[in-house]
Amino acid sequence: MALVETTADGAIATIILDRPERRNALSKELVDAIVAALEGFSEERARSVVLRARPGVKVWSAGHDVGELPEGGRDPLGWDDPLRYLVRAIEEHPAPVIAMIEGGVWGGACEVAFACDLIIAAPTATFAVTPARLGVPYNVSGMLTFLNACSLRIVKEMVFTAKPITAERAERLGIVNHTVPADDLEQFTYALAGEIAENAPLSISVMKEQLRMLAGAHPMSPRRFERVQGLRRIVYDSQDYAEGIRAFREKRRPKFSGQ
Ligand code: YXS
Repeated sequence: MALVETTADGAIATIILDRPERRNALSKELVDAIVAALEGFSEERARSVVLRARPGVKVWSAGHDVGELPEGGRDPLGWDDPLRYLVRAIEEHPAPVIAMIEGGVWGGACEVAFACDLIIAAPTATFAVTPARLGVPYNVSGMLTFLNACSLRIVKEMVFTAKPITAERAERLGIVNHTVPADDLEQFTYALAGEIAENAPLSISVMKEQLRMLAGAHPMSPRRFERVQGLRRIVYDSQDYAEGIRAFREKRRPKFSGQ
């Protein structure tokens, strides 16, 4: 069964996440399908792309597919991890990618949504950044995605508590561009996508790339980078990381020891 449905209406493209049995958890297969769709729309010179789930979903995406996370001994979010190249594919796509969101957004799916250029949310949308719930050491560029979406204090609250925040609060914080009633979500989102599609695509794609480079312009010395990698290894080699993954698989609350 296809994991995404794609449609194009003139210069506006749509990618619909369609893995309901796993709440659109971002498996490698699903990520490959999204990235392939983005590449196709880039060749077709789409001028805006809407990334969405099926209408009325309770969960937009449950985040990284936990079943594909290693149980330790290997960086779970390395350069080649599917989640990482999905975020890069969105950031490097020449046209604006608009996340149209109903329902819960969990874990790495928050980074996917935040990596999109705009977020239009229904009141049912919530955002929960959950590495601490599983004992996962989120990666540096992922942390920067969050820092580019909201203030340091809000990122700390989201990553330390792993609790969902509402669409209304996310809009107040500037994470969400617009929160609109669910009945108006499609019409509002595609009207915005249409306005973008009527503007000059070269100008927009160059401004998007400039903003990506500026937003990522945080020099880190090799010494600091290696220190971060060493710190993250402590986490993904920890008993707590293995416990977090096991507890998820056994559908029970994890018991973290700090080891
Ligand atoms: O029991 P079955 O076999 O039907 O499968 C269940 C769930 O196990 C499965 N599922 C997932 N499978 C892999 N990876 C996932 N992230 C995932 N989430 C769910 O889908 C089937 C239906 O799930 P169920 O029964 O729980 O659905 P629900 O509607 O009652 O609840 C929906 C959620 C999203 C509230 C619930 O599934 C949930 O809390 N999922 C985990 C959300 C989460 O913690 N995501 C973070 C994943 S790790 C990640 O993104 C990063 C690495 S990090 O941790 O660093 O952020």
